[in-house]
Amino acid sequence: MNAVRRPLPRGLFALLALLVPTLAAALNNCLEGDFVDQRGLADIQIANDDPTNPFRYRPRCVTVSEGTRIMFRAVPNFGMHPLFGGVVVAGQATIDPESPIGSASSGTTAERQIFDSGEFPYFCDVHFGSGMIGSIRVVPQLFADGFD
Ligand SMILES: [Cu+2]
Repeated sequence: MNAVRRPLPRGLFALLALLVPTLAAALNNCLEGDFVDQRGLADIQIANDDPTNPFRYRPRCVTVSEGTRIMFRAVPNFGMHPLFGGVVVAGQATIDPESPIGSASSGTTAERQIFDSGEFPYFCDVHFGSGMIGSIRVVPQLFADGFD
């Protein structure tokens, strides 16, 4: 007879089942409390304009309403900081060809409008390893203004 193998404790699976969706939900290091609430605005801007850290998008994680015009602004330009829609997981960047953010590799501004709710991560293809990553959460326009 072979030695009896000890099964993994059940509790471990339960813990993993809890953790996996939680980790998967935090796209590009945007945790729940990181999202800047910019719902209800017609226009917003995301720029790497922090003089103390040129690899930081501001706001890095943002919540907007469907249809908001999102102006990405690259300093000095997208040639230096090529923008792509997609995720960075464990230091590996993956472009999402379906992302409405698409890509920008020249010029200084790129305007996008996202009409469907969801979360849309993005990154700089040169500096994602230095934390040049972020995510946009798009929510329905309902009640964006009126109730408060
Ligand atoms: Cu960059």
